[in-house]
Amino acid sequence: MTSLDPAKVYDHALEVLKENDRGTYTVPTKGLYPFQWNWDSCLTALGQSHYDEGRAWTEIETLFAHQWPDGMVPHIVFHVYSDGYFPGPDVWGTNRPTATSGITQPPVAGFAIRRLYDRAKDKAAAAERARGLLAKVDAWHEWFYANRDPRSEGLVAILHPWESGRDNSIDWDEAFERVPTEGVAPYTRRDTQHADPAHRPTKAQYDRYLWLVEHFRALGWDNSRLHDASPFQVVDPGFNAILIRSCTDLADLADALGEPAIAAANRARAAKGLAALGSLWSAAHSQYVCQDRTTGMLIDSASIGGLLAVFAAIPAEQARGIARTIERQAGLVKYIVPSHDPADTRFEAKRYWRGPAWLVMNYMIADGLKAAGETEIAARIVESSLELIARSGFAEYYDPLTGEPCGGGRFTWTAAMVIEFVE
Ligand code: 9YW
Repeated sequence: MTSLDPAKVYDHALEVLKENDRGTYTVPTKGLYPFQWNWDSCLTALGQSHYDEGRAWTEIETLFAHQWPDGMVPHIVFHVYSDGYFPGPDVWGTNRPTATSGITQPPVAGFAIRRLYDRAKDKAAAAERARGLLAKVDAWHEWFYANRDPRSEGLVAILHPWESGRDNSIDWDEAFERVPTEGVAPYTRRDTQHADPAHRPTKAQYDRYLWLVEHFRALGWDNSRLHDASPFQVVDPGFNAILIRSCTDLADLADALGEPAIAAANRARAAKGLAALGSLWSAAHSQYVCQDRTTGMLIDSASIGGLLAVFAAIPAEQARGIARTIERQAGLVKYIVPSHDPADTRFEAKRYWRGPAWLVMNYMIADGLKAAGETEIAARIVESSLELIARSGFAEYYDPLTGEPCGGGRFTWTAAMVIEFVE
């Protein structure tokens, strides 16, 4: 594809979404990721809503049909067995009626369902679908603060890098050193058979990913015990911003649907989270950074997680700071937004979340910047995203220096974001 004709781009995106559609859920891409992923599905629903509102609600309803009794919504639902992905259900060992993983992912559902409702052409139908999800999303939010913020600080911790959605970000390197690797059962990776190993997380990282999974499994996936028992507890500004935004959006939706108690609870969570987020601001980097909860220290890593914080209603001064940071980065790469600061010696242009650009990130960052009045840089991000599509098609992610496509091809959430951009 070489042209930027919006109609053609739309048709191509639609083709990718349909190809990966399994009826009631959508796989991220054939081969590499053959199941339902949590935040992929919620963001995919946004794209689907432009051509089939009912199908979009179904995508999120299917995910929530596999919510755990304690409120957690797992990061993968293994609907149909496939040995093409590792770690599969036997490694997770969560004993759910339909196999799922035992950790969660960035909670974009609250944001997504509000957007589906707001844009719905058939408001009555949308209200009914939204009402069916409202209490479930609220229970997930409640689960987060009860289980991942046990000292009631206002911010939640992730206990596994996979929960962040940014698997091998430089953000986790230091904290990951404390995760042992002894005793991990022998395993064979499948990801490196589908994608270039040089673009994927390393073996040392996979050993630690699996150590954590085996550790949590040994604790019976009892979420009331995992936080304190985890050697890896990181407070990620991007993750928290998504949760805060979803709490705010769920509150607005609850008001529209006449559910004041849900509205009040989520508004209070968002207010407390926003106030606490301020402690993660780094003036030196002009963006937010992670905090290692086991040491209490901020992590010196300028990743896209700290830019994604603009997805929540952060103060105008911080939003402006993030806009300036992205402008500076735009002078260092050809395509924005790189997943790590290109000026950092640890930046790797092709290795997954250590440098490459991802359209889902661009979508959420642009949305937040626009809401903050930073419209010029928001428009540049959208423009850069569409240039990547025109140059390299619907890849999983892109080298921000060259625009080369990386990872899996014909990728669902990339296509969904394109539909959002061009519609
Ligand atoms: C894995 C599906 C998922 C995304 C994550 C991304 C990757 C899966 O793919 O993780 O096995 O590494 O990091 O954000 O949800 O697209």
